[in-house]
Amino acid sequence: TILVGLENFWKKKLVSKVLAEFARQTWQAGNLYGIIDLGYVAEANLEDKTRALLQGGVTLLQLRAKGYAEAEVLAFAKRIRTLCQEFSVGFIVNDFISVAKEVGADGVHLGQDDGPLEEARRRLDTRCLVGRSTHSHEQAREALAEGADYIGFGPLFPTPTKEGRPAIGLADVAQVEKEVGNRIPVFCIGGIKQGNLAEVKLAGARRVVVVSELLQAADAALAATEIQESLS
Ligand code: TZP
Ligand code: MG
Repeated sequence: TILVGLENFWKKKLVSKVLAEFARQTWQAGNLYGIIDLGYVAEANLEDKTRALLQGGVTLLQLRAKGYAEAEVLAFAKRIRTLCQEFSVGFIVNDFISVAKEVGADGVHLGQDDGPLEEARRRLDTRCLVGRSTHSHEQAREALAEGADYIGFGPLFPTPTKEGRPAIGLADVAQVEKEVGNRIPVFCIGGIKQGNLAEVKLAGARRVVVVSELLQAADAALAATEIQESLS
């Protein structure tokens, strides 16, 4: 019986590993990354907005709560985590590796000044995604070399969501998609709306992050579905 127990143990471990890898590939293949940004979402509406984005068909969902203390971000993360699981959508925590670890998130997102990706890799489960924000072609290349699972690339257009960060325009999108995007997903970000999506796609983008347009829409689920469909 000890041997049978041991065999079952390894079988279960193998099955969960295969499932985790499958989930990871599904999330990486997705094309619309939504962000629950506390700059736009009132704390009381956290669950409702999250559900709307999930119902609308976002393929990854990030919690971004700038200016909040770690304990507060942890509390928000706990409220969102299970909803994402219900929809089998990858849940990513912005900035806080410790929060991602504690809630069992599917990954963490780090900016240029948030330290080496290797640290996140070391502290989180192997199934976790580690994403990086990039603002130039060079940073995109570096993030790939550093082992990012995906990158954000932008802001393409000026955006109030990330004030003070200059827009980089559309000129480098095609090249970054080719050089980096054929290896890991590149999510274009920054000022992307239904109104400029055609232009963004024409520039070569395959995947996008949309924040304010979704969170300020009268019907966030519908807006997400429309963007998702026009990307597919
Ligand atoms: N990083 C680069 S631009 C940006 C972030 C987090 C904000 C994008 O938000 P929006 O509202 O979709 O322009
Ligand atoms: Mg950051």
